[in-house]
Amino acid sequence: HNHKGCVLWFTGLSGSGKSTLANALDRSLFDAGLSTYVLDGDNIRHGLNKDLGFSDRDRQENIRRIGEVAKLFVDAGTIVSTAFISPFQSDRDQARALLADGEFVEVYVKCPLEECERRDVKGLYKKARNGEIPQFTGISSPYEEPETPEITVDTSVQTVEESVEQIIGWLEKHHIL
Ligand code: GGZ
Repeated sequence: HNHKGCVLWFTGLSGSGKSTLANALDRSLFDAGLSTYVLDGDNIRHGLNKDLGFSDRDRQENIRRIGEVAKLFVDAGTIVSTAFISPFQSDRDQARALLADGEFVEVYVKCPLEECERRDVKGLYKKARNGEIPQFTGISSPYEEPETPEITVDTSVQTVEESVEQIIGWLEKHHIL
């Protein structure tokens, strides 16, 4: 059957597991023969958006550009997974507004700050606490929890596989897959 493109917009704190989940989901959709792509810091913040930092204004512009790029992928019929903190509801809503109804799926990657900080995969929370990184999300810069996300996964209690299954189940139920 036909597959239309859509955006799976992962949002959550640093260390919540956005990239891990987006990549695991992408792998399983790709293995099923679908046209898929992941947008994350590696291919966006180091390229298109390398002029941007982490002020509120720069994060807003980061998300605005990512929304526009995601739309291009959807137009091309791709299932694109985006993995950015995207801390502001208004910016996520703006990205959603670029797409048709049903084409934007907000996935809240929920994980308590204390758990993200305990993981501290890259040592960034420690640096943020020491004042070495200003405006760090959750410490010295806000994160607005999604008001009405299509999907919420909690990575402090679910495995990667469980979260991926949950997302795929949702996509099937809503006839996206
Ligand atoms: C938050 C920061 C910061 C500050 C650098 N605040 O865990 P990571 O390393 O790999 O993910 C974080 C990433 C966040 O970039 P995003 O483009 O997703 O952010 S946003 O959507 O808010 O624009 C972290 C690293 O960049 N990082 N400085 N001050 N995260």
